[in-house]
Amino acid sequence: MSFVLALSGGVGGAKLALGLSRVLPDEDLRVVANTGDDFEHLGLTICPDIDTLTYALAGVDNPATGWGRRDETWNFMAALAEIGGETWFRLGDRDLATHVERTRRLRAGETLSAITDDHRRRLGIAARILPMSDDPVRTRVRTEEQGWLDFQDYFVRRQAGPTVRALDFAGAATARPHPEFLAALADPALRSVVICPSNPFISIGPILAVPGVRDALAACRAPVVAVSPIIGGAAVKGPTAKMFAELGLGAPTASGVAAHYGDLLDGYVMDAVDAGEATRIRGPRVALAQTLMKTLDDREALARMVLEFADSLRG
Ligand code: FO1
Repeated sequence: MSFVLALSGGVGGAKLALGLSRVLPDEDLRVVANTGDDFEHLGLTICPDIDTLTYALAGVDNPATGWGRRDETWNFMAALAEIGGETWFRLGDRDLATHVERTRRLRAGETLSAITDDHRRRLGIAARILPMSDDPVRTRVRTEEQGWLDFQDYFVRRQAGPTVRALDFAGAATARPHPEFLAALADPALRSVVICPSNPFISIGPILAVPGVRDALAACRAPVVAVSPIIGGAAVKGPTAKMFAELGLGAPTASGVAAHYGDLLDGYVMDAVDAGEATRIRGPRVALAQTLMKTLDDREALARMVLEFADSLRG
């Protein structure tokens, strides 16, 4: 039975992952999650992109923020504040259960992927959610103002304010891609690979930095299609656009993201507002769509379009 492999970070990518999960029959979708945002906080191992994907696919995500759970309560945070604990990284009471139970199972010697798979099954999710590696990879950013910062310190505590001059994916060099990730890329049943509209630098970048991944993608017989996270020169969410300029990559454009992925892509989907950039894109076939996903219908429509476009590139 054929299946689709999606690569995703957090909020933006999770929207398309949800769309894909709803238009594909059960079990036909596997999502590889970025783990570069993971960090140890309050004695807990926190995996934001895995959790954002899991909550989105389970329909329990917080629609306002995109991260954490809906119908959340904040008693833990309030009590933590009373005793001087760190509350800059908001952990809701329901969300806290995920971090406590994951940390317990990791300390008991289970792998991140085994825990992730058990959690998604228990939440009724048919799609497999796979960490890019079971080895730790931690994104760090070198900033003009504060030097090297851990990712969540930069992204949440300092609200992505500092000027980013370089990125480092600590641990990537010795991390092993999850065996099921590599196996999927070589599996004849693989229909297509979808690189979701996540930040190419800090969400998809860590996945591509795991040794063997780029080569496996390049050798993959299935079409590899990316969806632009930039629409009309702006990021839908997060610091993608800001990082373009700060990393010396020029103006944030949909064609700039395609160039960043280089020759990995067979296809590239960008928003109709960026149609004028199509001539600047070398290599991948380009298709236009409505890539801004506000509703569930938007998510499903984009997912259908991406899959049909990828199928048209086979052979
Ligand atoms: N992002 C914020 O901007 N503020 C937060 O307090 C925050 C808490 C949080 C808790 C759990 C979780 O899974 C994600 C959380 N995020 C928060 C988002 C997170 O920093 C980002 O989703 C990713 O790391 C980047 O995609």
